[in-house]
Amino acid sequence: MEAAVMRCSLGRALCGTHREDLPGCKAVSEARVLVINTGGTIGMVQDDKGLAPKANKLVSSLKTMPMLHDDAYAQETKLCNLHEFPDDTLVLPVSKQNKRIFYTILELSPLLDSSNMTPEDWAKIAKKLEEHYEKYDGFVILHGTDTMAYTASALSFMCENLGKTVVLTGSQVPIYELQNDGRANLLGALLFAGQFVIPEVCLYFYNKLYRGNRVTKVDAGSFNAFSSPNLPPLANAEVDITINWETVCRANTKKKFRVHTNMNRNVGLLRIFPGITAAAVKAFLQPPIEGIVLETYGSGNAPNNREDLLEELKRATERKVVILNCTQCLRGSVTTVYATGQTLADVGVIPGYDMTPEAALTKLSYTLSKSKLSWEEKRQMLSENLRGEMTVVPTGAKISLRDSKFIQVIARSLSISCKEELEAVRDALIPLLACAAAKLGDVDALRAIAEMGGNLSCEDYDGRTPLHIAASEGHLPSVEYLLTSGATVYARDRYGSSPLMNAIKFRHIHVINLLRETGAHLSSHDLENTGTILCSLAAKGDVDGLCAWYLAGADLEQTGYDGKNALQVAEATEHKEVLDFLRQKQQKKAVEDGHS
Ligand code: ASN
Repeated sequence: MEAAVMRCSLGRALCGTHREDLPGCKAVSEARVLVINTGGTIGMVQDDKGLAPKANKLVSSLKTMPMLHDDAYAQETKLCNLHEFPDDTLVLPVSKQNKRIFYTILELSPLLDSSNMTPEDWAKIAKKLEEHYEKYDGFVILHGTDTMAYTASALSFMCENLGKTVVLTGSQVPIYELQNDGRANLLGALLFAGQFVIPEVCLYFYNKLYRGNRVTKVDAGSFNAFSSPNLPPLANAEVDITINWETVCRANTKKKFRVHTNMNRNVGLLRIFPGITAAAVKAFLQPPIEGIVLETYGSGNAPNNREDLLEELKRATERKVVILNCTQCLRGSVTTVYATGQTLADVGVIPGYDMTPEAALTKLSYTLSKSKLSWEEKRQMLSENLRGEMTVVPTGAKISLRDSKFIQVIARSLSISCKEELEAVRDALIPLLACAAAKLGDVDALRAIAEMGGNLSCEDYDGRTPLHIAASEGHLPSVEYLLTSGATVYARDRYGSSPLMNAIKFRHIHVINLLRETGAHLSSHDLENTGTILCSLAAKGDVDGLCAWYLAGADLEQTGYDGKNALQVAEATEHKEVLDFLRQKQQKKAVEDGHS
């Protein structure tokens, strides 16, 4: 991402002086950022009607701000004639990370208050990104805050296979005023766009870098204007810049970047409210509307005692109008916990999970404009997470340790960090995860845990190991995997049971054989009451139980508390199958004893 040229902090090394000749001069790398100025408060001035954008003013003003332009360096490099930058190029002082960021400002015309933005303006921005994509390392878009969340969401979908950092920012107070948030926001956005490859459409505001399609404007009067209620920030820029790399989304594709600008405008947002009339809903859903975001209550609920309303929604989905369900709550997700939520699913409404209304609307607009897709494919696309805009939770399912995908995801994500606290958390979670994976018989999950350095002989709160659990469940491949991964057959849980005893209890013959091959055996403690247990199994006609004990190494002739053995009990109770089994084993033993 960086230009290959290395220069010293004043560029003098390349103006005739060799870098090596300058003691203490650190290698500085360069990056180029394109700033697309669309308008917004950041560049507004007061006129007789109020604050409004002012063209051709930003660059000259920025040139007077030392934190945003290193004029001495610019003069020097100009003198040396080293850089052939476009007009309106400025340069930041060298960053803490030793980066020199050059940024060129491209002003769109007319500059807009973002309340005046339309999908045509989104397309204009997207086309500029495409046009300049290869010439710059990263991109900053200056934008009004009022509809910034819509533009950020729209661009996140319009930018397909994005591989570079795109950061939207703006301010609540014009950058020309003494106390303003524009300078810090622009500087932060430039530092992210110029120094890190975060291949997403992001939004930077008040020291935080957010995923663009997760934000919403929550405060009209504070510098802290945005919130990302369902996803923590991608990065924080405070004393240090910390990036949550595990949260960053990447386009998993070999395809090249391109923009899709032809958004469908026949979409809308409909917020339900108590007493909303069916007539209003019907009017809203009339052609040419092709899709709406239905903003519902709580976890996706709408009245289920309003046949008239449900009928209108059903008629619309039958006419192939797409309806996407989002919650009116700032935080949380659409689920089908309530009957009132299930009713909407029944009339063909698609769950939008935890998407913001801005993300849902622009996703709808993007998806519906994919003319090659069928209606079903569009519905499918809307249900999928395309750009990290939503957290998909399978309908009706709660995340649990019974979900093998969840276990694998947790195991992998825990392996990422090397921080001590996370290691402690990891160590605490491994027994739970490994036992849960063993319960499911999920060898891939066990492997994921082993790959992150997890000990597969770990014990849960009852001293039970994954091998105990896999043996109880009869999951032969898991038992096999655990044995070859160092799990011990001699572990005893708090009740004194070994994996072999568990396999006997649940009559998993193949597991018993495998454990025996690996050296598992019954201890004198296990054998203490075996005579009585065998008699009891014989009395119940339980051949499988007897067979399990036999294969585990028990002596079938052992007597119970009253001095009788299993065969004598079987003769008294006349269980034919048991008798056959015991007699056959008795004969076999006699033959073996005869040979020895
Ligand atoms: N009305 C302005 C805009 O959205 C608000 C701002 O940028 N703070 O363009």
